[in-house]
Amino acid sequence: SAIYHNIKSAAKQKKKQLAILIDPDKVKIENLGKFAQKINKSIATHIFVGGSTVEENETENVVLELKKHTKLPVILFPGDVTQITDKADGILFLSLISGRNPDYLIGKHVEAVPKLFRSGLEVIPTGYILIENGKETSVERVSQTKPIPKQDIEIIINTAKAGEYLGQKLIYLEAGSGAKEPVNFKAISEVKKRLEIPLIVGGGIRTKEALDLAYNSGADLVVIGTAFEEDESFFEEIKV
Ligand code: 1GP
Repeated sequence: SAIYHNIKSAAKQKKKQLAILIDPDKVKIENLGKFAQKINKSIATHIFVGGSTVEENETENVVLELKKHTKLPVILFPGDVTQITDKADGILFLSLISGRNPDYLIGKHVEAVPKLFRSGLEVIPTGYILIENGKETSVERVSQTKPIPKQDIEIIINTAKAGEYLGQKLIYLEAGSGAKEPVNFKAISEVKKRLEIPLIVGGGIRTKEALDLAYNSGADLVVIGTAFEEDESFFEEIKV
């Protein structure tokens, strides 16, 4: 339980945590060493690995390569059961609680158990909430669920709190990878006010301002993928 314990105690101390999301579908293994060096020198605290559509074994190759080059915790953020590998340190065991597709609420989780059992992976139950961002995202497409409309703050709050009452250890407010607009600061701050467990926010964050706004609104851990895929100089922009 080291990963979760550390996220929680950093959150309590109001330390800003940043996960770099690596989509195995979008990186070349041979570039990962250099990329990991940049991550090591940055403010990043975690590496997440996952995507909506990833070929079998690709995730494991990416994780193995990353583990050669970094000491940061490498955590699976899987789009599907096939992305589970015991070479990572942990897994966000995501239940898509904004949606009403039983496969993504519990079905795939049952399928995942044989892979997780005795894997040594730290399994971190995570209530995953998809919020409308101005365009369709791959989470929406793949999971065939509707995101919560961004103005429905009450529903977002109640969904997050229901997740906590159900025993989720983290709540993840997701605008979707490459989102047009990140999760609104109001949704972040209203959820944060009522939540006892740490709050993750991600999707569409591509400027230092957007990152700071997410932290200042109450995000304990922010996830960024696309901004680094598109331009690695973003590492410079987010120093300190
Ligand atoms: C997606 O929240 C993450 O699941 C990160 O999104 O790729 O837009 O940074 P971006």
